[in-house]
Amino acid sequence: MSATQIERRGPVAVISLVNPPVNGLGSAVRSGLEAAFNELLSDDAVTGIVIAGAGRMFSAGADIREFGKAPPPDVPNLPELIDWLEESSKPVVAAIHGVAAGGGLELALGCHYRIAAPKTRLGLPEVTLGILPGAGGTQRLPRVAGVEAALELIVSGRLVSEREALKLGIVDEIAHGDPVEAAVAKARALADAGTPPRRSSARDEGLAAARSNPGLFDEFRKGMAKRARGMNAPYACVRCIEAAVRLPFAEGRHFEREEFRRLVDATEAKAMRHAFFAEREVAKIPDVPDDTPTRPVETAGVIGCGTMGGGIAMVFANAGIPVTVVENDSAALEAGLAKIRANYQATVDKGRLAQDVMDRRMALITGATEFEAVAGVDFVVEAVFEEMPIKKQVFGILDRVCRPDAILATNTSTLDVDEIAGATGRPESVIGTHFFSPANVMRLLEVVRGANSSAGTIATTMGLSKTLGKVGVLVGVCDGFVGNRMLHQYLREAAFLVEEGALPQDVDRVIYEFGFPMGPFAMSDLAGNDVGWRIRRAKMADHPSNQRYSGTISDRLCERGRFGQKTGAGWYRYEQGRTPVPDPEVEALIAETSRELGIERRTISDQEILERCLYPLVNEGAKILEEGIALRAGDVDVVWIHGYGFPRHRGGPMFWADTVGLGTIAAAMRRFRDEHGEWMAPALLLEKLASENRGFKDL
Ligand code: 3H9
Repeated sequence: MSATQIERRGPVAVISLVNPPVNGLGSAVRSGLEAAFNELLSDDAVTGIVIAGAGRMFSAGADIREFGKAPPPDVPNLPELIDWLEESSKPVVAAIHGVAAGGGLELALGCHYRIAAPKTRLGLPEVTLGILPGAGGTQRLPRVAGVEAALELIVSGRLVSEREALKLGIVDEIAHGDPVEAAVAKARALADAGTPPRRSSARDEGLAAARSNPGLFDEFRKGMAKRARGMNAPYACVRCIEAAVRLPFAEGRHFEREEFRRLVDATEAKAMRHAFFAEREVAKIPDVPDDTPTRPVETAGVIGCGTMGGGIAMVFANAGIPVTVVENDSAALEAGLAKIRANYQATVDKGRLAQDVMDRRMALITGATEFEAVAGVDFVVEAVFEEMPIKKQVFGILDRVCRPDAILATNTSTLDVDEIAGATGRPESVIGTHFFSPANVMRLLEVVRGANSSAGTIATTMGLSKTLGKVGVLVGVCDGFVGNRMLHQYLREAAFLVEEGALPQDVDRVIYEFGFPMGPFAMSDLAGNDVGWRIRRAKMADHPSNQRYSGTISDRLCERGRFGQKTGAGWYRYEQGRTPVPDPEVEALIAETSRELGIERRTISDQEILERCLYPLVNEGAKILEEGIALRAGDVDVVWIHGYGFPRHRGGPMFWADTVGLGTIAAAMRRFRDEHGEWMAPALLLEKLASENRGFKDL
């Protein structure tokens, strides 16, 4: 089947893009558009043209899979095609439904008139792929929607609803019936009236306000500096919009093209494309085929309404799924429900949630103090204390009470899912769901596959994660699963660096500049240092005596009540809200501890800080892959991007490791092992790939 189709409706021709699933504007579509324009622009019987998308949407833009590959000869590029279309003297109308993103919206902006169906999302998300709208988007959008709106939309990559697009002037009309029919009628009316084409490229009036405000761009750059640190694409987007204001359209388009070319093959864009595809590949489980029957999840239960349980209940309610929360007694239940209400209210107060939406969500949450209340639900998440005997007891009860086909999930970050499943007579229906705190905010969900979890249980839980707006990553059972197991390496080395000579603010600065939202010490203060303290004390007996202990300073902070932000002091002081302030008292404590440990403090370079924190993390990732705990290197990357703030523009730890070179990392790990101890020994897989000059991407 051709990638474009032409249908004549009287004197108007409708060109449909036909390239499922998202009508990517790959070379076949572009050849099809070229043939269609050739045919229709020279046909006198055609007085107007409509462009529409077949299937689910208008178009998600350029075919990202073709990036980095030379296009077949004689296939026109998208910017040229759009310019050609816009030049048409016959009216061209876009009939948009579903999504018009990236090149898809750029194509629509090349049309003379745009009609959108309800529930359409439109935008230029190229920046999230490390590139910029390279088919005229940075030149046409500011002319159509104004410079300030274009800056915000292009630099954030945000998609807007058709209603917002109408307000911004990006679409001209919302169709209440079939958008193609409305577009055909519009094309016909424009042709009949002899209205001259309204070309976005000529609408310079949209630039007037910016021309009289020369400081606008510097101001905008200042505002985005924190979010865009270490990245090139957001700044290139701003430069292009600036060029739209400064230069005539044709020159601005040329400028945009050059900037696009510089970005598209750079590491930043490769890393972000990798992240995009890895996020989608996580849903593919080799031994759980796509057609595995799943269980519809129409009702849910959550056991425990503490911080995690309450957050998880909100996740279900946010997705429109009625959820019953069970607590031990009515006081605990009331407190839990009040916390949920307060959380929603805070979002309403900030203007980020409408009151009626909050009310609808609260109405979906029912409280109970008896397990029988979840007897009929489809999916239960247990979120009680992280202690094996309690979890096993809860699962014994759930097994007795819940309907036989219900799925029972445990929200655990460390415990053995198989042991918990063993407390039931239905281990095939038991699975782990490791939500990240705050559960209603963090997008990552580690789905922990037990030895007996059935394909149906896995498929249902993975599908549910998407319904809940989460990125579900399937992992195997081990201590800490993927994320926390790797985190342990990172936090340990950060602590050793401080014992050896660095200060918390040095380590945090290096990690922040690398692109994480915060460094390990600011993160520990946010999460609460007492959490790790409790775990360390519980595990003290298991700590190998030949292995250096990393908790000394943290323990001492906790002994002084410095639990972090919540007590106003931790690795830092917190005088005003959440801003960490280096504390001389902590520095003195650190110096004293180093002395007691017999460590002579030395100057530690930023490079060493980065390598010591991140190489062991990558090394653990390699072990995780070796053991089959994660299915793919990309899955590990997704866990770290969505659960721990690993900078997306670096592609995740495993992708980043490939860009550093596994030979370099393996050599550094050998050096670390010799200098520090066996726990730093390179993983077999790392050594193997390094010796073969391969990367994690080649697995
Ligand atoms: C661009 O346009 C550059 C131009 O400015 C300049 C050119 C010169 N290409 O996300 P889903 C695949 S750059 C190829 O699960 P949803 C995706 O991998 C582009 N493939 O669906 C998946 O494949 P699989 C700017 C693509 O309904 C399948 O389609 N555009 C593309 O949850 C379904 O995807 C963007 O950045 C693509 N462009 O969400 C938009 N898009 O089934 C990127 C998707 O094998 N796309 N696929 O795993 C999206 O944001 C979402 O796909 C969308 C639909 C919101 C459209």
